[in-house]
Amino acid sequence: MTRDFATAAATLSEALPYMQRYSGAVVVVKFGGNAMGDDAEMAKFASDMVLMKQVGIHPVVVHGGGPMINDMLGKLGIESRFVRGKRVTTKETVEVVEMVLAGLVNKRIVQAINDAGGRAIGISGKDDDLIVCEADDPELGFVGRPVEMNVQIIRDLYLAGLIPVIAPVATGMADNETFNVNGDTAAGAVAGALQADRLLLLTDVSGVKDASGQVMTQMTPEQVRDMIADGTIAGGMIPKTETALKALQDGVRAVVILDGRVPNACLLELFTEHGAGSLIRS
Ligand code: X2W
Repeated sequence: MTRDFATAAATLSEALPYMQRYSGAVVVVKFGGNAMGDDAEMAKFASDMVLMKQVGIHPVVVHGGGPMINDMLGKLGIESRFVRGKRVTTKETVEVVEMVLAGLVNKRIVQAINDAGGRAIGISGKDDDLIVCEADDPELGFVGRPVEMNVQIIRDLYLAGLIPVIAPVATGMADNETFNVNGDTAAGAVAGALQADRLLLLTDVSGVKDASGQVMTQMTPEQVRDMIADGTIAGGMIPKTETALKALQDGVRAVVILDGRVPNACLLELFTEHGAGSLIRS
C-alpha cells in the first residue's frame, strides 16, 4: 500500500485549530487495565501522550490494572471478589494491589512513555500525600474514598516538562493505612482537584449507549442521571458515569468516555472534528 503523504499533511493541518484550543490545557487520562493491550498497543498510547505534551497540552495519566491484579492474586491462590464493581480488599490483598499497581503496571507505562521520547514520572497516590482516603464502605475493607487531594506536586511535575503517571493507591488519615482506590474514582478526583479541561476515561467499550444501542456522542449531566435512573446505563458504566458527574461538579470542563483500544483514541478525540466516544458536559 502506498502511503498518502498529502492526506497525512492535510490531517496535520486540520489539527491546528484544535492544537491552538488545547494549548496549555490539563487533560487527565484514565488508562484502564482493559484498555492496555499488548506492547504495541501500549507503545501507541504512550506516543499519543508524548504527542499531546509536544503540542503544549499537559497530559496527566491515572491508570488502573484490575486484570493484572486478578492475575497476580490468582498466582498467589487468593480469590478476587467484587461488590458493586469494587474489589473487596483485605490487608493481604492491599499489599498485592500496591505491588502490582505502583510497581508492575505503573513502571510499564512510565517505560513506554520514556521509550516514545517523553519524560514520564511514576508515582502513587501516596507520594506527597497526593490522595488521602478514608474507608469507602466497611464491606469492602481497604477500599478508599478520596477525602483530601494535594495536587500541587502534579502541577510542579507537568510544568517541569514531565508526564505524571499515577497509580490509584492512597494513604489513610491514620495508622499507616494503605487504600486501594478504584481507578476511575482516582482519575475523577485528580481531574477535579486540578480543575482539568478534560477527563478522558479510556475503557474497552465505544461509549455510553442509548436504549437502542447507539453510542451517544454528546450528553448533559441531566441526561446521564435520567439514563441511570431508568436503567439504560447499567453495570460497569454506572461507576464511570458517576465519576463523570462528580468530576463535572468539581469543575472539570468536560468528560469523555471512549474506547482505548481504538488506535490513537486520545488524538481522535482531541484533534479532530469527529471526536470519539461519549462527551458529557453541562
Ligand atoms: C481497583 C483498582 C484498579 C482499577 C482494583 O482493585 O481492581 C478497586 O476496585 P481498572 O483496570 O481501571 O479496572 N480498585 C477498589 O481500577 O483497575
